Amino acid sequence: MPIAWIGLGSNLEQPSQQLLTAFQELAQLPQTQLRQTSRLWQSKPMGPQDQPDFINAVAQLDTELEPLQLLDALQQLEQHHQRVKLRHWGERTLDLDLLLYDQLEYQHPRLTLPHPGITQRAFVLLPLAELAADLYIPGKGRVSHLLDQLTLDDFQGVLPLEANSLSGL
Ligand code: ROI
Repeated sequence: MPIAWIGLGSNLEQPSQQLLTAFQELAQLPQTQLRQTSRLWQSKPMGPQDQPDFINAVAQLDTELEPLQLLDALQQLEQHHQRVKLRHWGERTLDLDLLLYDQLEYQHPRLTLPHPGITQRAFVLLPLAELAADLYIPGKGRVSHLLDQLTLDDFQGVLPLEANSLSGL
């Protein structure tokens, strides 16, 4: 069965809860099984800095849905969360990005695979590496290799959520 990788992000209306609910909803998609979920990661916003920090995570699905069917399903889930998107690169209740679908390279007006943002985003690569550091991103390289290419700056403010609660002790 094809394997799909989903990036989740939220920075509005109880972001952690948004992601935990989204995991359950992903598990209930037709012709689909939820295989693995990463931890929740807190990250500084990419884009305007006058918005709350994000919570990010990655999920692995086995799915018989085709890429565009899966995209439709993800967009429906975003709507369920009454997705608010206030401005370009701004705050939002839930983003579900189709990062990768098997080893498919695909160009369509609605969908580019692999997701073009994967390579420079620590808030995608770190949760992805937790699940599959050896995963090969077509045309780009292994997740572990892509992480090696990032600078220290790229990692700043990206932390697993559990570690954060310790910092307050
Ligand atoms: N920044 C972070 N840290 N995490 C995201 O998921 C995210 N998503 C976005 C923008 C607004 C670009 N910035 C983000 O869509």
